[in-house]
This record gives sequence, structure tokens and C-alpha cells, in this order.
Amino acid sequence: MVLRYLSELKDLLADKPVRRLVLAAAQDLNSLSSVIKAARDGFIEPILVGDKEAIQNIANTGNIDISGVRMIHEPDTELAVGIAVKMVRSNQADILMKGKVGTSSLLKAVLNKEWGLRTGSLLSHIAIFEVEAYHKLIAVTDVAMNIAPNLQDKISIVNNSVSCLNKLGVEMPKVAVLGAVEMVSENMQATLDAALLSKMNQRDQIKHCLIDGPLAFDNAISLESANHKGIRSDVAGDTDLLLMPDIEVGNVLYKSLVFFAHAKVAAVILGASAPIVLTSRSDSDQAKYDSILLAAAVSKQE
Ligand code: COD
Repeated sequence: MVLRYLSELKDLLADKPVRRLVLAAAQDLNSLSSVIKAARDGFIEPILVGDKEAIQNIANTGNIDISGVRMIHEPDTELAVGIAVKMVRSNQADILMKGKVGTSSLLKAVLNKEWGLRTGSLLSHIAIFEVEAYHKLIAVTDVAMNIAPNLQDKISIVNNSVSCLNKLGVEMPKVAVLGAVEMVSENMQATLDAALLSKMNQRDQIKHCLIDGPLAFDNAISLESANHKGIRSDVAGDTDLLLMPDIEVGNVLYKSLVFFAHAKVAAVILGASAPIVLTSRSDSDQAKYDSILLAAAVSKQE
């Protein structure tokens, strides 16, 4: 199956059980409104952890009806995050979402060795874009968590992302490993890693996907560009997943797609014992809502 629009996430959830989402430090207007909308639409069951009075005040300000929603009062942000993480760990919730707390504070709690959500695999971020100029949804990784992944990290990032795309019905995702050029250059580490990843995929060391690289961005997303350069590739022009060389390139692409191409986006952190919704203040309410649906679609189903 190939998805073209993020709104199709709703169809994937149609016959799935409602997932329990815990919002850590829930006194945040945008997160709260997206969570409550997803709950009213029947996709999740919310649990709000945070300062009860502040949550109620924010709900009143935003005209958000939180009557009947389960709340756990904890005014201290760090403790509230700890409670939310532990609820996921003890299987009282299926999805963790960031509220009014810094990204690194939340991630540090998730990575806590005693009570965090580590599984032994690398945690990584995936962003799935709906771009008018492309014929299907396209995923980008890692634009927000792993700063300068090495080859081993990139293998884990690909595995996390492929498993996520498989859950969305993309059976054999086409993975383009990006570089500035499509030739392997000993001076550019990204091209060396790309060549190794492609060969490892060919030898079945990385499974359930088709990897090619290095590919420059234009070759990855346009068959015409690839043909123009004489590149023979089963991935070029039909990429499902773009693997970034590092966080800066990824973050710039993410923001270029959103601000210049008016792309829609949904994003989650993968590799923990449950998906984590980690949107930032600059993300639209729609992006937060779609990210919640994405998390629900990829969360474990008993
Ligand atoms: N997956 C699994 N374990 C990890 C990961 C990961 N991606 N990153 C670190 N760990 C483990 C390490 O093995 C170690 O045991 C422990 O966590 C601490 O590792 P450090 O000291 O390298 O990491 P921290 O605690 O300093 O920071 C981890 C962050 C995820 C917070 C850090 O990598 C980070 O700041 N990433 C960028 C987040 C960000 O600012 N994004 C901006 C765009 S939204």
C-alpha cells in the first residue's frame, strides 16, 4: 500500500483499538487542544499529567472541553514527566507526548536507565511529509534526535524507520541515503556510509527495504533528474524514506519543506518501548494532531 495523504492515517486506525496517550506537563495550549481533538474524534484516550489548575485555566482560555478527561495532578514539571514516562513503562499508557517541557528534559527522562523507555535499540526521529510536488508520502530521518549518526547508528535509524513504514502498509520501503553527490567520495563520509548501507542491504544485512545511495536530493525524488545524470537505481524518483547525513541537514530540509513547500508533517520518536510525540512550538495544530494519529498507528497493538 502507498499513502498519499496524511489524512489516510485515520483509515489505518479505523479498526484498531483506541490507544491511551499520556501528555507530560499537559499545561500547554497547543498540545492540549490537539490531544483533546484526537480524543473527541475517537482515536485516543487521553491522560493529562501536570498542574491541574493550570491545565484547567488553559482549557478555559482555549475553549477546550476537558470534562471527563483523566488528570493526574503534579505541579513540578520534572516529576510530571517522570510520572508520564513511568505510566508508559508500566503499560498504563501506549503513547507518550511532550507538553510544556523542553525536548531534552523529556528525552533524558525517556533514556533514564532505571525507569525510562529504553529497549536496547537506538531511539530515532521520523517525520512523514505530505508534499504537493511528490506522488506519495515521504519520510525523513533523523531530523531531531541523533546529532551526527555513525554507520551503526544509521543502520538502527533505517531499521526503526522501515519498521514504522511497514506498520503503515509500505511493505518494501525504498530508502535513499542522501549525500551532496551521487558518486562515492573518500572525502565525504556521508557517501561512504551510503555505499556501505546499500551493499549491506544487497547482502541482506539490512532487511525489509531497498536501499540506494549515495543519492543527491534531486536524484532521490526525481527520476528525470536521475536519468539526466545516467544513474541506474530502483529507488531514484520513488523514494519512501530519505536518510539524512546529520541533524543539521535534516532540520533544514524539514523546515524548508514546511515553510517553502507548505508541506504537512507528522512526526514521532521510534525505538523506545512506545512511540513518543515530540512536536515543537513552531509546529501547527494540524501537525500535532497528525503526529498523534501517526503514533497511534505505529503503537503496539495487543
Ligand atoms: N537512543 C538510545 N540511547 C541514547 C540515545 C539514542 N538516540 N542518545 C543517547 N542515548 C543514551 C546514551 O547511550 C547514554 O547512555 C545516555 O543516553 C546519555 O547519552 P548522552 O550523554 O550522549 O546524551 P544526552 O543525555 O546528553 O542527550 C541525549 C539527547 C537525545 C538529549 C541528545 O542527543 C540531544 O540533545 N539530541 C538533539 C535533541 C534536539 O535538541 N533536537 C532539536 C530539534 S527538535
